[in-house]
Amino acid sequence: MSHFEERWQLLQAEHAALLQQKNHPEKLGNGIYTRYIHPVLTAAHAPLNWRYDLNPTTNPFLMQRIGVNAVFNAGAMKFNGKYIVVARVEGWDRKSFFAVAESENGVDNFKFWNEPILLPETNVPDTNVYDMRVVLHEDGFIYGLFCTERRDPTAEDGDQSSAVAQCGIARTKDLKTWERLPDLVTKSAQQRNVVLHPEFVDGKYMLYTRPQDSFIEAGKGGGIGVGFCDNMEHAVIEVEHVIDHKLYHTIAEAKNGQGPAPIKTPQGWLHLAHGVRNTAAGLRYTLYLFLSDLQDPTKITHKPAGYFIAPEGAERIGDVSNVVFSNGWIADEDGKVYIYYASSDTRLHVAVSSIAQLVDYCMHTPADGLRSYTSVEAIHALIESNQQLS
Ligand code: M1P
Repeated sequence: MSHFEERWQLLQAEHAALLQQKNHPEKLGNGIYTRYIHPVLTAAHAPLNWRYDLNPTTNPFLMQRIGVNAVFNAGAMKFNGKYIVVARVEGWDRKSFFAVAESENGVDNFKFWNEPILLPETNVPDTNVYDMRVVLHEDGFIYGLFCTERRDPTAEDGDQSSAVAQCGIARTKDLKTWERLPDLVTKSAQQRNVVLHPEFVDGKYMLYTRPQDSFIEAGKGGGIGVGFCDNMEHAVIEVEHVIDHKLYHTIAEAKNGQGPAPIKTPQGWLHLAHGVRNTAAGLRYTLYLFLSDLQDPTKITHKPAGYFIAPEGAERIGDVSNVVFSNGWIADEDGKVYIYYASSDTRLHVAVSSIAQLVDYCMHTPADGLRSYTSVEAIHALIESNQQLS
């Protein structure tokens, strides 16, 4: 057997074993959700024919010609009975793009569709696109809202890192053919983590925003904002109003952002978001949950203290360490919720819970009293009510 042939056999066997690997839930967990042991998608899941020239004449060493660096931050939805993620795939060249992967059960055997999405550009081409939130809106379209990043046109010649982030918008009916719409217009210098609410509110499209002063720092901006627009073909938000502020000495003191579109429950809209705080080791990203009012989703009704998911064990290490980030979850008809979260901008995981558990968590976890004293008071109250049981 030639070197090429031998290597090809081995590559195929290794890739097939990875895609067929069964996933297992952790043993005990925290009762709020159950993490699964293996990541559901990694760079190694990318199809071999995206990366290798398979012609022995032009690639006698069977080298990778195009490299995938990471697969992470994925939008998610149920589509044609399958669990679908629209993952952020990042190449060795640092460019991100979107690719759809599907699974029969939501926890393992995710397989990419044949080709990544060739997303149409606007008149001002995107340099980089990432973090798509997919949502089936009641207008009948599946919208993908994502971050489009371009070099800051005002940057000095020597400054090759200043960027402008804005919200790109595309829509589809089949997740294959995407219509690119003009980018969202707001008054904010930078926008990331923009998410479309799945229903009309007072006849308008409602969007969650994250006004920000500069590319990395929220500055005077920040917080999860909301804004309304009349249509998505030329989406313009005149007024943004922050409903969930960044707050001193919390998990979201530096910045925060809406995760996926919220899930409708009888007790209110269930939201998943990320909060960022600064540490001596750099930014730390964790996830948190809150509930907003069913009739008025701009009103937060319950918000537990602290984080819901924080990076654990191997999740803590990757290209951007100490990060968990989520822009996709799926609520199944039976009430199960699949939370797709990425760790350290490197790989994608799943944790499984239910609407009942997540709503219970939101409604009965003490809120943040914002002081050590109030945190201890909450523990005292719990001890006291437990003592009354004996
Ligand atoms: O590197 C961590 C995350 O940083 C950004 O999130 P935010 O907009 O809150 O700063 C995004 O680039 C995100 O993709 C990334 O995971």
